[in-house]
Amino acid sequence: MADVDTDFNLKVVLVNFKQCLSEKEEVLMDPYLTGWKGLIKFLNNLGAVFAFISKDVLTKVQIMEKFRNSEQKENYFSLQSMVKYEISNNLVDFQKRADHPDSGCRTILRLHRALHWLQLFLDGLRTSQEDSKTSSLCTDSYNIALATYHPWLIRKAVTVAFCTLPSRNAFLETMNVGTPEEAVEMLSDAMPFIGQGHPARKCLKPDLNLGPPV
Ligand code: 1PZ
Repeated sequence: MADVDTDFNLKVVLVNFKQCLSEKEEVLMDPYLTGWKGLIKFLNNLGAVFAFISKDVLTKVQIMEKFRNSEQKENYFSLQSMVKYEISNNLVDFQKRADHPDSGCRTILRLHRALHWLQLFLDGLRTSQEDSKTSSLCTDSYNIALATYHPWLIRKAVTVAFCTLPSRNAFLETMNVGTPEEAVEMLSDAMPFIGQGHPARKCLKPDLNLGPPV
């Protein structure tokens, strides 16, 4: 029987994110959250050191699922409808966390920045030499996409976690899409799509000032 926590395949996750983009170029919330749940499974497979990261992602996915199960669920059908609804009803804290500490906009913005990290990291992995260090690839992408938004303590904890990652080839194998070479091929197929259809890119800019930087 498939184990929901360990049954992970990166290809399936990428398909979920691909399904996010509707014909009208909307980013649909449900497949977006399904994609994230797949990434949580992957994080859980990486060991206890990554638990604090997967816990944070899970909390954010649960915030969004709560909106999707509320009376306002139609307004959270897509990222675009969410932004429109929350902004026009003053449901977003722009300067500091106050009346709306867990708005959909601030929550998705953080997930969106993390996807930018993932995009850079996967591309780094794909194009790197066989003997490259996974931890360096992770750190380089992290410094570009996420570090600016994290306080010192988180930055240190993340760097420590990166050091426990397996070698490049072992890491490619954990994606469960075949040999390292096959994983690289799959990533090469997926990268143009990830770059073009990066979920949320069209309605949330990574540096949008929503709430405090952390
Ligand atoms: C392959 C190795 C995976 C490493 C993941 C690299 C990303 C590092 C992210 C570090 C998150 C640290 C824990 C908590 C951070 C939160 O403070 C912030 C801001 O949220 P707030 O406090 O304002 O509510 N959370 C985030 O920035 C979201 C981070 C999500 C990271 C998801 C990683 C995706 C993993 C994919 C695996 C292939």
